[in-house]
Amino acid sequence: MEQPKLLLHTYFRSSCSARVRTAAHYKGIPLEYSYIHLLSSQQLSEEYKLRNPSASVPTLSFTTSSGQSVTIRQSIPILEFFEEYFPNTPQLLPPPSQPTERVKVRELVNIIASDLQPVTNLRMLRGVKKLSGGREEAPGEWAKEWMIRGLEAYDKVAEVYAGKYSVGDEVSMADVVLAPAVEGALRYGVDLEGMKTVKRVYENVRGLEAFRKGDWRHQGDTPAEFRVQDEQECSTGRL
Ligand SMILES: N[C@@H](CCC(=O)N[C@@H](CS)C(=O)NCC(=O)O)C(=O)O
Repeated sequence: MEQPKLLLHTYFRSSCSARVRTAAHYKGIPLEYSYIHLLSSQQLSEEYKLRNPSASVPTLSFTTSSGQSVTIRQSIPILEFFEEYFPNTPQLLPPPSQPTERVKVRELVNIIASDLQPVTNLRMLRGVKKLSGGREEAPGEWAKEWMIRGLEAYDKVAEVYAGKYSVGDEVSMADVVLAPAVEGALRYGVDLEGMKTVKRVYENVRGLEAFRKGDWRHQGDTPAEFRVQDEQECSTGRL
């Protein structure tokens, strides 16, 4: 099968985009990138909303060899599509023959993707600021609280499932979704000390090449100051 040219609309600090970037690197699937600057509200442009009416990233677009245009506007369906469309790449879901392992991965994925991320999203934080009467600290306080709740839930569930990684000793979709959520939480000052499993799994994945290449510090649209600052933080073990 001829590999279509895959175009990912992405933002360096978007955890949902990082899931897709990391999975693509892990599987060796080349992506081309189009950058959507969320803080400048480029996701809200009429042109972008034609592509993705949810006004969010990531969006994956490509044309199949038979000429069909395909657009996928949700990160988890993109990850599942990678599993199915590129079956000969390293798989991030246990096989259907292991339904109880497979559902563990999906359960953890959903703690982050359905419970944590939507309530800490940029649009939500903008709404929190408005509702608080414009109090500058309100969005950060909100984000931190919900990130802690989500990661603590993940920690409790993964405590039973995890080995080296979130489910056993194989890297899975759960790890791909967890790592950018942890990095977002660290930026908000969340302390991982009480979350032993999350911390251990994150420490185990963060050095893997695909996770490094997919993270917010190594993107074409990562501003230089974050890149430099974070390389220093990395070397001093702060991230
Ligand atoms: N359920 C969607 C969520 C996408 C999403 O919320 N993306 C964030 C970045 S991680 C975004 O684009 N936010 C823009 C905004 O809130 O205005 C997915 O998994 O793709």
